[in-house]
Amino acid sequence: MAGLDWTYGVSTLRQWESADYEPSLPVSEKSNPLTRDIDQASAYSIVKMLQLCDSQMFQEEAGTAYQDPQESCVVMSGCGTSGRLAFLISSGFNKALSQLNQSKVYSYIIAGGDRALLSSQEAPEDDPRLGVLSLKKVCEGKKRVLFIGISCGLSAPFVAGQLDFCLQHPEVYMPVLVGFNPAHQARDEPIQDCTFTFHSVVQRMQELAKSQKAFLINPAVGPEAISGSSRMKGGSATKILLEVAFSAAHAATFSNTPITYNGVLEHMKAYERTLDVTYSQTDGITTLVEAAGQSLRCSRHVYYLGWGSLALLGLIDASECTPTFGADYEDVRGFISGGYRELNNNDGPLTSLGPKFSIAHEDFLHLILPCLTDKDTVLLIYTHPDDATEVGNMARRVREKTPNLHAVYHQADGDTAASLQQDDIKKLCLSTLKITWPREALASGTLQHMQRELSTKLVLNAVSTGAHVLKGKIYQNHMIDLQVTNTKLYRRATRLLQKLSACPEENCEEALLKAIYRVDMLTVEMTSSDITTHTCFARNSTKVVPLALVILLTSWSLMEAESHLKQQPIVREAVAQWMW
Ligand code: F1P
Repeated sequence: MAGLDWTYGVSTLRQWESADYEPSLPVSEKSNPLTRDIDQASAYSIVKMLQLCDSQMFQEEAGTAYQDPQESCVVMSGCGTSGRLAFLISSGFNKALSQLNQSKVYSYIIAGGDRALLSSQEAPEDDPRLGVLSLKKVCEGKKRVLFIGISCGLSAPFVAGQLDFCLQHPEVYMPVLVGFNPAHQARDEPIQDCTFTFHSVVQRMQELAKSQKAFLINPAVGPEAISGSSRMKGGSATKILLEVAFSAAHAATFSNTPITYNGVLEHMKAYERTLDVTYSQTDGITTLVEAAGQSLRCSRHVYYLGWGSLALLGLIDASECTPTFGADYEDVRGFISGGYRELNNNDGPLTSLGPKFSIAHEDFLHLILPCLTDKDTVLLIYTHPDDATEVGNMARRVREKTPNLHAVYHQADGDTAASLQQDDIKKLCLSTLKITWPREALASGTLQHMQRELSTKLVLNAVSTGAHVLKGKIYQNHMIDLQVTNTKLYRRATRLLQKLSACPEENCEEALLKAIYRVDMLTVEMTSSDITTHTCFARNSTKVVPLALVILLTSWSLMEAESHLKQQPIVREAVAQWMW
């Protein structure tokens, strides 16, 4: 690729670590020097940039000590992606326990409840009391609880509240915090009606960690490819760390395998190889990014049709497009074979909550297939040969409507037994991305399954991120059209406006409020309301940040700015003319 050099020196890979690189921001909010020009890149270059960013997850020394959870209940809790991964991981390890005829010990909590597994519910993240209530509910009657709070940015009040509660009840709760910032970068913003901040909770935990009464697992994995998009590396690293820890605990408990430093290291290395196996398919991923990008550019859709837990990664990736890129839920949608039966979430079927909660393949066949066109991209995600027959049937149905059908599948090296079926599927697809796993690793089926999940996550994150980049939703490496639906996002939006407009903070906040309330003059009531009121209102406003930016850069009226954005829906292009 002209002008792009993939053999980045160590200095570029580590530039973000320098003390004077964006010093006021925690690692998880910094912009990654590797992706500064992602908005101008081709699909191929986007995928290569993501590969470099992901490789930063393995740059740090993993010196954390892991504890064997001997207690009766393990609870993982988080907001957004962190809560969705808590669900994925707890489901996987409960299944492993069932296979060993053991009772299930893992539970998950997600801010906003089960509906947040499939849709964006950012507001509850700001509520520490809600966090405590949901923790108490899950732990009713338990005597010992290993609580794992996940907040990639060490920032969610929902999780801070739960950790504070654990610290007050040490006789029952052992608190663990997972995140990806150094402890001193934990958020120190006051939380409404609370005496603690995330930062002060972390400090208390650090003190207790000295006597192993609390644990912090917080390696820095480098800034995200798209600034602040913790669904990417933050999510992947959460999955890796917790799975390594639980796998070691299971091996120690059920097969007397001692937990050793080398054992943990070997497991980490298996995940590192997962990145190599996945990104060795750059051409195939590029094809998918291009297809998905083209669909989004002409306002059509991308559909992930998946089988087993790989489908869950499709559901998760799709649901994140709404808050991350200001996308409509119909832009990228996931479907799972078996629907809620396969999902097996706490609250059961959520179909009554609205059309976006229809997630079964039957729903796709009834609701989507009749209107499918060749401008829509359909992606089949499966393991071969496990799901081949069903995949073949689905592929034929889709192919009747559109040739724009693609497959991503995992297969063990040399597994030719059922390749005839696969040949049939291949003939129906425009592209097939085959991810081959070495045979020897098959000895540990669970590990390989988790690797396949991570690999699927990387591919889908690349597809949805790359497609939105190609749609023009990103400026440099910032999501410019983010939703401003909680305090963290409100602060991020204000900072972004400052960076892009070079205007003072108060002007930026004023423009942001005008865009949220859709007025040229702010009333006293508006300016004196708190951030929670603003973010509640912002749930129903679209294009808030682009609008604020145009107002700041042009001093146009709100209506003028709105009509400009309507004429030029590619946000990058709508604002770029004033910015350099
Ligand atoms: C939680 C989270 C993210 C989401 C968005 C809003 O962040 O829901 O998963 O992508 O940025 O916040 P965290 O608490 O894990 O840092």
